[in-house]
Amino acid sequence: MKDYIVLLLGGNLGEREALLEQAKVQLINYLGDVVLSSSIYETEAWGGISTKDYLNQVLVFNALVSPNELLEIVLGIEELLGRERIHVWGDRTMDIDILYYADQSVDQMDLVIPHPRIKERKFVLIPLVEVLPTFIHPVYKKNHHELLANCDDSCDVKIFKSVK
Ligand code: PH2
Ligand code: MG
Ligand code: MG
Repeated sequence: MKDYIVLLLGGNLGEREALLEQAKVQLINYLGDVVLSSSIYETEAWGGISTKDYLNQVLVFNALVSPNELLEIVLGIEELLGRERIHVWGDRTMDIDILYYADQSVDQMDLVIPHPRIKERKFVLIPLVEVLPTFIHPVYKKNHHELLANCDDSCDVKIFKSVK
């Protein structure tokens, strides 16, 4: 059975919008068409030492790959698009985070699903409210509206390019 996969794309180095588009094209190669897409948001850098604003976007796919195959795919695309890992939460050309894999939980050294920091980050919750407002977080048992209402992140998140 195909399972839905919810990804967050983001980057704050280089041609940010073109890199988002390239990541999407690569993901479609492996996962098939995008089922749902959020607007592109321009977001203040959260955490770490970074100062440059990010572009972030949530994409939803419906695919047959396992969580570990999905991890290999996203790491390959990040590398292809010039990702260098120097600092945790440091500047990057492309980061693809696996937010949800259906309602499954995965807890491995190299992969935790649902993504453990969803509820701390407005740059994740605001696009999630746009595409999946009533989806219930499988661990917290709350929807994205409720998680956003309880989030005290003060980083700015604004629409960069609306999907509509
Ligand atoms: N990703 C990070 C760290 N900080 N800040 C924003 N605004 N957007 C991100 O995607 C982001 C971040 C680590 O993955
Ligand atoms: Mg990330
Ligand atoms: Mg990541």
